[in-house]
Amino acid sequence: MGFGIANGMLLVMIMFFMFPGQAMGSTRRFNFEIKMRKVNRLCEEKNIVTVNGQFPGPQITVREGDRVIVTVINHAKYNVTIHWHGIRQVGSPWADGTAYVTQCPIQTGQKYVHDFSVSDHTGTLFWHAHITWLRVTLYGPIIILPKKGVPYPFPKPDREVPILLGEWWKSDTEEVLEKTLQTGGVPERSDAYTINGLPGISNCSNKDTYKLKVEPGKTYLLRLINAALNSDFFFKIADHTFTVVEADAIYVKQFETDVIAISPGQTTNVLLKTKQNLPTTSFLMVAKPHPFGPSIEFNGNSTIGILEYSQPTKSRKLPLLEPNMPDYFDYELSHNYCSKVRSVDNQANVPKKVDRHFLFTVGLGLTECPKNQVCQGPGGMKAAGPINNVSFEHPEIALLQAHFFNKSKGVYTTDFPEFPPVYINDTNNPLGNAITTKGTRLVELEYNTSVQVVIQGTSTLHTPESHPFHLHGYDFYVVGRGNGNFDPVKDPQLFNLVDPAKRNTVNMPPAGWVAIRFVADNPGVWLMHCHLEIHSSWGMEMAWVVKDGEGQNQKLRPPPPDLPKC
Ligand SMILES: *[C@@H]1O[C@H](CO)[C@@H](O)[C@H](O)[C@H]1NC(C)=O
Ligand SMILES: *[C@@H]1O[C@H](CO)[C@@H](O)[C@H](O)[C@H]1NC(C)=O
Ligand SMILES: *[C@@H]1O[C@H](CO)[C@@H](O)[C@H](O)[C@H]1NC(C)=O
Ligand SMILES: *[C@@H]1O[C@H](CO)[C@@H](O)[C@H](O)[C@H]1NC(C)=O
Ligand SMILES: *[C@@H]1O[C@H](CO)[C@@H](O)[C@H](O)[C@H]1NC(C)=O
Ligand SMILES: *[C@@H]1O[C@H](CO)[C@@H](O)[C@H](O)[C@H]1NC(C)=O
Ligand SMILES: *[C@@H]1O[C@H](CO)[C@@H](O)[C@H](O)[C@H]1NC(C)=O
Ligand SMILES: [Cu+2]
Repeated sequence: MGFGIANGMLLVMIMFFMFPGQAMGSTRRFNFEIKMRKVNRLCEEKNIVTVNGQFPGPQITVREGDRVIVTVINHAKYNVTIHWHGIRQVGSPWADGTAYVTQCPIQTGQKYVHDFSVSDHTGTLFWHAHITWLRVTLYGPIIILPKKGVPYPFPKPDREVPILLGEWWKSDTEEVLEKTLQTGGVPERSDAYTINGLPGISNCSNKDTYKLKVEPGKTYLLRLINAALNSDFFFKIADHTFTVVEADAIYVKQFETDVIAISPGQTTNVLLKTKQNLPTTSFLMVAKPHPFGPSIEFNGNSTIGILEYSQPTKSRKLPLLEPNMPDYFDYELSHNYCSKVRSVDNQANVPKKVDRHFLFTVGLGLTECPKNQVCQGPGGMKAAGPINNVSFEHPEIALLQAHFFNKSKGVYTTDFPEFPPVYINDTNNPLGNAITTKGTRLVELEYNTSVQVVIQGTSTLHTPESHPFHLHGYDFYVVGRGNGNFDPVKDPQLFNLVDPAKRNTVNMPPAGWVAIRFVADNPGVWLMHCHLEIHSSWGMEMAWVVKDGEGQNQKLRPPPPDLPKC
């Protein structure tokens, strides 16, 4: 009998070690088939890469605490990886889907099973391709409902609606990227921005416009996702206001606003209360691009949708009310908006003590033009995206594999600079030396290290910019944010250690700074990068190697047998 109990305990222990954090909740399975499909946008037919022929891609709906198993099968001619943006992947770094960081790409005809659990998040995240520019059409919502029986911290909405903001090119974006990297210049502009895959403005047919049909006196939960490659947005609906309840799948202190500022990689849930009485107009919803720098060339078209109240008679064609949109360059507005996003809890678990401090300068850089080539970047050189003067180059095999199998030699080094190599006045450096180095240099962190990173935007080459930085494997606390140069003496005194927002993506004002903190308690290799696709393509990326801890569930587990090979 004693033997039996011991056996049972052994089984429980084995199960615990095999699936830490995956004990409760249901298992949800999804199949993602990567395949081509023709769609019609801006009066033209285009063959695009999709998941299951859907665009935007299928919605993954789970509950907090669930185990999620997604099988990705690649029938397209491109190498693909799928990243579950914002999912922490605690104990499952092999499922993060970051090309050449956590895995080699899923090649044509191959399949890969992603097995992970969803914890500490309720709200909206999204999945997207994490290789080249394929995420332009490979993206879709991840909806995380509360655990069974747990209510929302607000009255249950009558309906929930995902609103995915995207970006559309008439041309083939893989070719746009290839040409951009080859010539070292800036990419051609997109032709339109989109709401749920639709550009809104077009002469062809009104099928190009997203329509949200509502009823009076109801509450709708809008799940906003900025999946655009290279643009921040201001989002508004004429004559309506929102209550912001969540950001990056974590509840926030609720606040009212008539405009939402959202950067690539960010998600937010807002409540929309419709009018009590049936109105005599319809209402335009507008996502207006908000360029990441005042000197950035961008596609200035807004994307529109229509909020339409169900009418008792079909025949009435109602006039359309337009919202007053902020100026393209209203950085004050986005700064104030970002500062309003706060943790629900006034005793947020933000690290009070910092073990390791980092200052990362980020901005436009240059690399030499190869001989016998004409380059189209500034000064006839090639554009680059340095962090502390290093532009990231992805290796030939995945960094996580190299780390796990002790084969980092020749793949990466762990000497990524903790501070910029020379002091430059980062907000006043128009002609500063913009030549940058290239490399695959990482920072190694002991398990449980408490980390602070100040990310300082620069204005090298007259381009003050705002970079939405995204961290894989972690949420971080946004403890400070400001214009100009970070002051290491004065600014930390004003840090918010009471109720800072906890999120996975945050930007800084153009040529300003943002300070974040996190505790490195998730072993693996985790990319941190600008979520503007053009910047990450130029190398505005780095990675953290978080070492194993002492405990049994603080160690990396071996890769799954079907992990794609290079
Ligand atoms: C739509 O039509 C107008 C007027 O005919 C034209 O000027 C405009 O370029 C067209 N826009 C698109 C996106 O085709
Ligand atoms: C968007 O703007 C570009 C110019 O930047 C223009 O060529 C294009 O036709 C516009 N698209 C629409 C849908 O109006
Ligand atoms: C890598 O090295 C560590 C420390 O020397 C060792 O414990 C571990 O077993 C090695 N891993 C592999 C896969 O060889
Ligand atoms: C950096 O340049 C700005 C703008 O010219 C100036 O206000 C500031 O004092 C400079 N800071 C330092 C540390 O030199
Ligand atoms: C960056 O590195 C390049 C190449 O080594 C060097 O020429 C340049 O001075 C460095 N720039 C800064 C700001 O450290
Ligand atoms: C992590 O470090 C903190 C102190 O900074 C300590 O209280 C905690 O026990 C550590 N946790 C683990 C799992 O080592
Ligand atoms: C796809 O990935 C494999 C493995 O990394 C690589 O050898 C191959 O060149 C890639 N193909 C393309 C078209 O990039
Ligand atoms: Cu950037």
